[in-house]
Amino acid sequence: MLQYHLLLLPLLMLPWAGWTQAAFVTPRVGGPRSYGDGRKYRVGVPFYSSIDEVDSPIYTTASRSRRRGESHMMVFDFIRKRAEEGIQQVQNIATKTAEGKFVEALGDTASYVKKRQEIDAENLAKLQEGLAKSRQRLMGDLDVIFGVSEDVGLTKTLDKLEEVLMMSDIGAATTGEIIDDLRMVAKAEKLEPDDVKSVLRLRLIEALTAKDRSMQLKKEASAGNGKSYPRVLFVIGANGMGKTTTIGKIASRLKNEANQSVLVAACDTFRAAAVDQLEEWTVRAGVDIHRPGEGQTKPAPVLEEAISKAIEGDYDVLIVDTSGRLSNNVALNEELKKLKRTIAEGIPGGPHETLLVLDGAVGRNGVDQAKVWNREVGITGLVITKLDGTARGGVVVSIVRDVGVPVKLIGVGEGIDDLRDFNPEDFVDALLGYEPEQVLALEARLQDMVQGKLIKPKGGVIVRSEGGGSDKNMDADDITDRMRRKVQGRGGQGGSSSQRGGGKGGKSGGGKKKRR
Ligand SMILES: Nc1nc2c(ncn2[C@@H]2O[C@H](COP(=O)(O)OP(=O)(O)OP(=O)(O)O)[C@@H](O)[C@H]2O)c(=O)[nH]1
Ligand SMILES: [Mg+2]
Repeated sequence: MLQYHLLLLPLLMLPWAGWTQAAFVTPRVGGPRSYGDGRKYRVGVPFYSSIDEVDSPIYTTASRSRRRGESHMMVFDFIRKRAEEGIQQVQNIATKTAEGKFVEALGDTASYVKKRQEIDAENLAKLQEGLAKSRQRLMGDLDVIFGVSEDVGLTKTLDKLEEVLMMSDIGAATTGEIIDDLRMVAKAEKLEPDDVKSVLRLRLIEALTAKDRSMQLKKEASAGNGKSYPRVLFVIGANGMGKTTTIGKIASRLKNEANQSVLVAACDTFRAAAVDQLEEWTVRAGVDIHRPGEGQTKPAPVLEEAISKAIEGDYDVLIVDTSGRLSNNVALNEELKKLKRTIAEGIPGGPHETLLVLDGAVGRNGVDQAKVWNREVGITGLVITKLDGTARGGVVVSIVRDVGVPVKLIGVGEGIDDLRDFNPEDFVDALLGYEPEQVLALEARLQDMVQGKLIKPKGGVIVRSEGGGSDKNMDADDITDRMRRKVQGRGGQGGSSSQRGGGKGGKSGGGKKKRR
């Protein structure tokens, strides 16, 4: 009997494999679909989980992870806590099974899985809530078009669609692609609202998925002297974009989700209240701060001291806050370059991430700012803040596409927990207001278009007949069943907020902000 239970262990480990996988980048394969000819196929959009995959894309059904109730890919590359939780669960099962309490172990596992699913569902709900204004604007306009399209004909419908997409800030390149696709689709058959929705979804996810979004923050010994140095996160951006707030949120996640020791360098020596504001956040996050000394008004010496302290104190991560500035201020950009050099001189390979923080409400101006900073200072990722209050969420698509830098994190509120890993499919579905059942139907529709060679997902399409992989025993009914359970699971998310832990940050930082 015991041996029989132990045989089941690998099966029970699958859910955690999903979570820990997040940290170790695993190829993702979409669920199969049945067709009239009796065969099953897999098809979908490219989902690059790491830069290594970009040359050999794995295609997946876009909403696969959500349908299976798996956690979404995490941006941080070493979410140790989740991995540890998984290991603890496995140990718990092994111990209880050996004690003959197999059923109890199963119960523990089920409640753990449920808790993680609730947290994921809550994250998704928050994103959907945050993007409500953007969604109402875009989808409201699309519905109006379809309400009158019968009367005006295809050309006018496409013209109007183009106008709406341009107005939604997703940018000319993506809009052009979508309209071209729809022209192809409409040539063969009538343009249905679901055609538009499927194509829109595909192209938006593609535009947002093309770059690696992981953050390489794992502390490693330097090749040269074997000594280990902290990883450095350098945070820049214009005034009031949300840099300091984002640093507080990141510090909290690194500390609480990944067990990292964090030192924050208060290098905004320009604004009087900036250091105190940052300190409030470090207290909330439970991490350390290095403050400028009395009379220190230049950021570089403060940074040098912080670097020494971070090395001596053996911190895992050093996060550098900087003062807000306009992207066209040459002198202040020189200051940023100097800070970056200071980091590079003090810490091998640093800064490991240079994050530009942009307020989602700035719309297309954000693209121009990001381009300048990418050229002048060099950025590795974007954080888009305040997506909870803007109708311009679509701008994220044009920023990624035009600047060529991935969005890694998004801010969806002022609280310490309101920083999310950026997940393209969640973002697009929240932006377009698609529910899981609808996504399934739209993916099937898209598949038909791909099969009919009306649409070509970027990088080519892999359509494999069923022959292996973890889904080989799943058919359309299984998928529907999973969906139903997933949707039902969402209904019960109300009480889960306490499980997120951590209090709300609230508004912080006093002092009137000066624009430089
Ligand atoms: N609603 C919402 N507000 C946010 C978000 N991120 C930041 N804020 C708010 O934006 C305001 C400015 O945030 P800060 O973190 O001070 O911005 P900053 O870039 O550090 O500003 P400077 O230091 O002056 O350049 C604060 O009131 C924050 O609470 C977000 O994701 N959502
Ligand atoms: Mg600040």
